[in-house]
Amino acid sequence: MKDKLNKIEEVALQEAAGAVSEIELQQIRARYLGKKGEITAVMKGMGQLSAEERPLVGALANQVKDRLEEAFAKRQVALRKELMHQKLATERIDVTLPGRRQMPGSKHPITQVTEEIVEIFAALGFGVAEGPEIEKDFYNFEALNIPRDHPARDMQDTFYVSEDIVLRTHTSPVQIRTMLKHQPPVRVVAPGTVYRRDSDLTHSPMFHQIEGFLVDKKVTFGDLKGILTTFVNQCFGKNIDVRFRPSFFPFTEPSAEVDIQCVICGGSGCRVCSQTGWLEILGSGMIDPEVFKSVDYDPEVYSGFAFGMGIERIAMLKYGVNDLRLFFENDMRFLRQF
Ligand code: 2NL
Repeated sequence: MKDKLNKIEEVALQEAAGAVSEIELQQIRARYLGKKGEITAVMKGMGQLSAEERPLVGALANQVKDRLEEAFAKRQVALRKELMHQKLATERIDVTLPGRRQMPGSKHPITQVTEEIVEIFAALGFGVAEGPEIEKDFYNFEALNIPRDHPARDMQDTFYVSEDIVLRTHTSPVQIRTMLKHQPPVRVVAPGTVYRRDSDLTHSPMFHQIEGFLVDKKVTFGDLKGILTTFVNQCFGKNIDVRFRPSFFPFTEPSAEVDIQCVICGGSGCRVCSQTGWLEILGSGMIDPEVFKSVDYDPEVYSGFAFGMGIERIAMLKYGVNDLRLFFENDMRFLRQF
């Protein structure tokens, strides 16, 4: 019996020393020390032994068991250490390798131009106002002195949500709301998305506008010219030529369109300016007394000017973009250039 135990110990120790993984080691351990293991079997069979032999074999079996447990534990620690060394050697990280580059996003050119324009007017003391894109007919048309039979109200030009609800066709309703909420003096710009039933090479059914107005006592057309000339010079450069050309809008009187010297040909005439040398960039005028009446401003006390421009058009001229649709296609090759 003793020889058998000693033999088992010898073989088990050899096997443990040869184990190459923890799993293998566990399997070997089970074979000797597990419930159905060889040492366990010897201990179970001790009932057969004589009373003199039993304590001796029992003591030896316990010693062998303890030595094996210790050997297995040591081998396990060694295997773990080996595995760790192996991992450290093969999975070594080269901290000098360059990182994976993030692709930084950027603001859409329309957003960039909008912010630039807002900044210019903010520096001139204007606040910024926003309002709903789905508007009451009153704010979009009625309060702006656009009569019932005006072509702008035609189903052909305006998206109607219901009989008296529209998708705003300009950001003027934001200004009407501002006037209804605040007494003069007030000066505000209103940037935003607007909608018109128009879609071709030069028109998109959704586009962007920025309008602005200033109301106070004794505001004159000279103030309009001063502010808008300053704006144009900040936006397109100090040396660019500007002209004010008489025009008509239902909500301003008198009205003027603002032209700049063609940024493409410098004024000598080209396709972009239709050989005129001039580019129209914004509409403006002294706010019509009829508009003041609808917001309950006294036209005998107050006067003011207003203006509006299409942001896509400004962006096209600033960046030399020749196709409006590029702004809405989200082609990365286009957007990455801004
Ligand atoms: C253009 C012309 C303009 C206005 C917009 C305005 C707003 C109020 C009262 C009076 Cl609440 N006027 N806005 C005035 C003149 C011209 O826009 O060509 N826009 C693209």
